[in-house]
Amino acid sequence: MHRVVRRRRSLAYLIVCLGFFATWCSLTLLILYLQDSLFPPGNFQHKFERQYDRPNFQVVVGHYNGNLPEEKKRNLTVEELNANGYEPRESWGEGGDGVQLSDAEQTKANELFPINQFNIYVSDGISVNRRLPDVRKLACHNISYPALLPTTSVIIVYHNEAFSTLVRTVMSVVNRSPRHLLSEVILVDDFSDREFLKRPVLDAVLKKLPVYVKVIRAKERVGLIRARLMGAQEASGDVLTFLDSHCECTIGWLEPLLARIKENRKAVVCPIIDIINDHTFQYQKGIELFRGGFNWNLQFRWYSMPTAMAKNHLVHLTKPIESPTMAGGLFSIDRRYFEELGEYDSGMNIWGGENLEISFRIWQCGGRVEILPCSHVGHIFRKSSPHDFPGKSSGKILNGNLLRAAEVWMDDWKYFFYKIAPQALHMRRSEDVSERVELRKKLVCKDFGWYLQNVFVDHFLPTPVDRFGRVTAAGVCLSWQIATGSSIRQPTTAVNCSEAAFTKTQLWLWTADGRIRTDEHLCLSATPTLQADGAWTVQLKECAGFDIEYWRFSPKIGRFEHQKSGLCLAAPELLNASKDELKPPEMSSCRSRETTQKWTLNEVEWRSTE
Ligand code: LR7
Ligand code: MN
Repeated sequence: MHRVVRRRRSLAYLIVCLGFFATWCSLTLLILYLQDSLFPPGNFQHKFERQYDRPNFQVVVGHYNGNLPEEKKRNLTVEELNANGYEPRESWGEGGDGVQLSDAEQTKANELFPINQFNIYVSDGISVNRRLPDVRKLACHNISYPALLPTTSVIIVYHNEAFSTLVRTVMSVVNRSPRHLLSEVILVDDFSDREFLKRPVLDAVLKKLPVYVKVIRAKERVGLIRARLMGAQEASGDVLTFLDSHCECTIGWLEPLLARIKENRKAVVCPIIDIINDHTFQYQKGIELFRGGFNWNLQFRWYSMPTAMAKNHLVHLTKPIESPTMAGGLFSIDRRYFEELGEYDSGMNIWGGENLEISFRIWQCGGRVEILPCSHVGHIFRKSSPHDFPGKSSGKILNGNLLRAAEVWMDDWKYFFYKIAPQALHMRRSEDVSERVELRKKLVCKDFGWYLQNVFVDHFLPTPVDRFGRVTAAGVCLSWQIATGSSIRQPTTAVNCSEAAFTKTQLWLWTADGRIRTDEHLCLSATPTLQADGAWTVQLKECAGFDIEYWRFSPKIGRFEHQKSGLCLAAPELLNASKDELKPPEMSSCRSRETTQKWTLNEVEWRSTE
């Protein structure tokens, strides 16, 4: 009798203990599972700041400033350019680790850096078969994909890519894609002149691979857009997957992309793009909660997703993230859908603009651009372009491409682009886009206003219901600038408004919902000072819909009253200020007849070519 009771009691103990253990396990797992998203990296100190802060993505893409200065190229001899220095060293870069060089090695590396604008010395010392960590979230591991997925052709175009980065890209595809899903890999050489990229060297290496790798070579420099068209022409897979020539695919990268296209053939899908450090080649997991957008100059940008979307994403961590634009280099698209949709604009040259053009086209003509959080591919982000832009300056080529995109897809907003980039306006006549306009008609696509309202919902372009122009008070012009030595943008006031009407650092959008917005997804906000002495400072922060971004404007008195603090936006005292003195605007108690608080909105016309 006693024994039975005792046994029951120990059984109960055991069950309670097991229960505790199970709860502990699941809590730990839950935290692990959510940690990437709940605690994005960032330097948060102040509690109030933390509440309103958003992770800041510093990687700049599509921001190349012209051709390389000659002195950067001068030292490179033909021998250096043609040398293939691939020579893997024991354990270099294994597991995605970065490589630290000795001083002597670093000197050598610095000399070779300009060849590709990344550390080719380090790349050449890392195996083309290096292992990478599985960076996916736990939730991605448990997804089972349909047995029958569409096949894909992987298309990689390149111009004078380094041997090691190019072959590592191919190997990462071959090693980490289920064989039966890979129809072929197609390399398109855009008229490279490096010896090691020619048939006898490159093709001989690729021939040994267990997957069919086809290399086609352009007979003249065609640029990345037409090179991709050449690749697409040769492809036989159900899906086209484009990659830049300096990528590394990680485990499980392909299945999510193909599965999503099987589910919706009009979904054009991108992996999360991780960062391969351009100096150390360390593989760094990219930050989520960003999606593709573009700034006033039509440069591709990553911006934080709207708050409601971010919240939703935290609940559905593996679901596709809608993105207004794609970065351009890494994506999968159904092959027939690519054809129906009009492929690429073959009038675009060398580099740039095609990413926005195809994004606008996809959304406006009934498709969608998505980022799939379970697919991770690394890409080497460079700070400047290694390419030469034959014939014209890089600016001219880029503007030619951008104006083609704007003319065809942006309706009235093309005039806004021309105001921001008057150089493009001058080139307008020399670009014939009639075929692409026909395509838009044929596909019966929606207009750009629809795209802004329904897709790029947190955009910061002027619209007919906002006021757009300069904001002035007490002889100063509300402006913003980039802090010296950092990428932080701060609000200032300039004593004189710029002569040119379209100086974007002096242009503001007073939106119907009560926000003072400007380029780069920035909102004029105010936060309490760190001393917490009741004072507030004006700041420029990425718009997120937080209460600190909202103002009440009374047009009669011209006052901007900050909703959260109840204080008013004020021009700083500029007694005896010199012409180009800059001081930040201030926050002070609202007073009637206070001239420093009396702001005027001088609207600027953005919908004309004048
Ligand atoms: O004349 C050329 N011919 C080429 O074949 C110029 C370039 N290329 C090749 C080049 O070798 C490379 O493989 O085209 C590819 C892209 O060129 P990059 O690597 O110089 O471009 P990027 O990575 O700086 O720029 C991004 O924007 C481009 C705009 O045209 C393209 O869309 C790139 O594919 C795109 N890259 C990405 O989206 C990678 C992720 C970046 C982010 C975020
Ligand atoms: Mn690239």
